Amino acid sequence: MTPTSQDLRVAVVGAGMMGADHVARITSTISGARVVAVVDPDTARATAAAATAPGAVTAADFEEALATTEIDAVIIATPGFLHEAVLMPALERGLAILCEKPLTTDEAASLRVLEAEQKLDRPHIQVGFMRRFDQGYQDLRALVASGDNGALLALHCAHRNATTPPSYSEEMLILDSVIHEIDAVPFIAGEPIVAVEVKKPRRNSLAPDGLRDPQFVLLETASGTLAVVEINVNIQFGYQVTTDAVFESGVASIGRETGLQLTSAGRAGVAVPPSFKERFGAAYDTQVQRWVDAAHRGTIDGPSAWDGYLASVVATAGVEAQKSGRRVEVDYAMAKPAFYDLDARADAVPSEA
Ligand code: ISE
Repeated sequence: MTPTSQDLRVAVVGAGMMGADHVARITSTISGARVVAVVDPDTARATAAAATAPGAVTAADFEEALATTEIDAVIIATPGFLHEAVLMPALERGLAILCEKPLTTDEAASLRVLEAEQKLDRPHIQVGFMRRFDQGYQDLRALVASGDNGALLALHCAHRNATTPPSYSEEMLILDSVIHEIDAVPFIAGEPIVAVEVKKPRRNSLAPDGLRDPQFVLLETASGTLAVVEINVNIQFGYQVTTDAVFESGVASIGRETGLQLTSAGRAGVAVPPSFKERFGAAYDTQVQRWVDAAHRGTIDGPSAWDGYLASVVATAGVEAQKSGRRVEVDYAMAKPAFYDLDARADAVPSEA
């Protein structure tokens, strides 16, 4: 989009797959924002991503970018365990923040972030649970809320990635991948997760050595809805995220492949997206545009750090369940502070997000 002097000046921290994608998105699709800095210790990666954003500088770390460049907002797209180190200085400066999931990789760190944010006048952090901006997820949530098919009894969730990078560990099945369902299940069901259990079927020999993949993660909600999540991250064929919802008087499905159906040479088929960038491309675009628009109004418009904290409590229980093989109850240490009661604030987050 054509840059203007009113644009939100955004630093993107982390120039891996997601960070680079956000740099290109802001530059070519989003209005009201431009990328002014790309931060990554890997200079080649930072330079390659910055090349797609005219005028953007590169920096090896966030402090350097803050010292050299005028910044209004930050997108944090580093690995999750590095988020806190960027969130804290960004909060201190009162920047608008879009933090990729997970907020942090453990509950204690998420609590520290909540504490720091509550020193400000209002929530500044939006968490990148982009599935909330996907039309299918919104439709399913509305169907559950309508009660038209009776109570929601169960969810079958499939979360399949083609392959994983060498840095991907067993804990990341929960902390980096199932974290999406950990947020999406309460979003759809309208109630919190209260217990987690993990079952490990036969290992896929195509997974990297030592990675116990796939796994089944069972998420129980407060009223007893059971979500069975197949996390399966070396399925080879492409990227697939589906949800089948079982109601008292009906079933509903979202996420099936759509688009051109080609019948040829004795086969019929439809393309499978290679990665989450394509599968959730529209959701990412909506998420980032709404975050930018909200930042101009001095607010957020999507999941808050509170949602990020809730997910990190469940994920911490999930990692324990993964290690112990036991069902682990989720113990939320605190009730929602009024600070995060966004619907009650003048700077309200629309409830569909
Ligand atoms: C990745 O970080 C994502 O967020 C993707 O949506 C997820 O499918 C993948 O498993 C994660 O590693």
